[in-house]
Amino acid sequence: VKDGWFYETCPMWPGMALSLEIKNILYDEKSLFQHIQVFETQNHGKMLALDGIIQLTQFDEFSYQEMLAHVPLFAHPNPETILVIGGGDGGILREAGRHTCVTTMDFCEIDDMVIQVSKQFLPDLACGFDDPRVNVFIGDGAAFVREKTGVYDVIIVDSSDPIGPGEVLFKQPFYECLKNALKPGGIIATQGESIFLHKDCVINLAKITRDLFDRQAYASFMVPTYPGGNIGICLGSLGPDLTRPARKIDPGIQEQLKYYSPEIHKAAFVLPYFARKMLEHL
Ligand code: AAT
Repeated sequence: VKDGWFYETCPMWPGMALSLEIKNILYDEKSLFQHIQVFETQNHGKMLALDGIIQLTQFDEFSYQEMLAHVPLFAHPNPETILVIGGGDGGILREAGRHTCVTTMDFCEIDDMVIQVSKQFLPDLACGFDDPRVNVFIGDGAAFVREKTGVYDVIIVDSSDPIGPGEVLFKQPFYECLKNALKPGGIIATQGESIFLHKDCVINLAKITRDLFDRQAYASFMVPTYPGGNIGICLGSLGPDLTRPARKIDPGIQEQLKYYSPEIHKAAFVLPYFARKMLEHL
């Protein structure tokens, strides 16, 4: 923070930084794993940053949480048991909880302090934890999933970037464990970085999932306060077509959403030409 502005600098996007004007610093402490900050911004509501990287703002968090949760969940014909790794804010749980077919939501976050801070400062996301279907586990998501075989219909990995505790969640062995933890016909969806800024990372995730899963796909969409204003989801499936919803969306649920719709589900897989070529010839 300099002269009342937060600058998001990182070697993953050298030479550029998103800046947000800050009104107040609400929380600023180091946990065992990372530096946790919550800011009140001038125009984008509250913002959660981990090690100086924006995890969400109230201004546009709906876009990321809705897409990362609803694309894999609607691609599955009947998701009952699901696992969420990361996402200590609770936003993915909030969205996943809208699916009445879901009976169990296991949740594994490495840093309990992110959960506690979110409950204190971000109740409109942390409300996800109030759902009685949620079972919270504190620990490394990679270690958690290693012990699971054939239990989940959908696994969602809401990970921070591959610098810091999230690094293991971008590696091949973790994806093998994710596959092993799925039921037949299961689906995984992981935070897939940006086709503009993180080409090597996107290509690597696409290769890993292509080699392991029956179907693989990459969806891209807008989050204005993420680097480059864009982020993606890397998906793998043991059956269902990922690129279209397998179920109708209840009109009451659609009305509660701001970004996801059956149309944007399909559209998110239509990639800019350079990205299509980049992921076609792996
Ligand atoms: N919902 C959007 C916010 C996030 S948070 C990412 C979460 O992943 C953090 O709470 C972090 O503590 C957790 N995490 C990191 N590594 C692990 C791990 N190994 N096991 C379990 N949880 C982990 C995502 C922001 C995306 C930002 C894009 N630039």
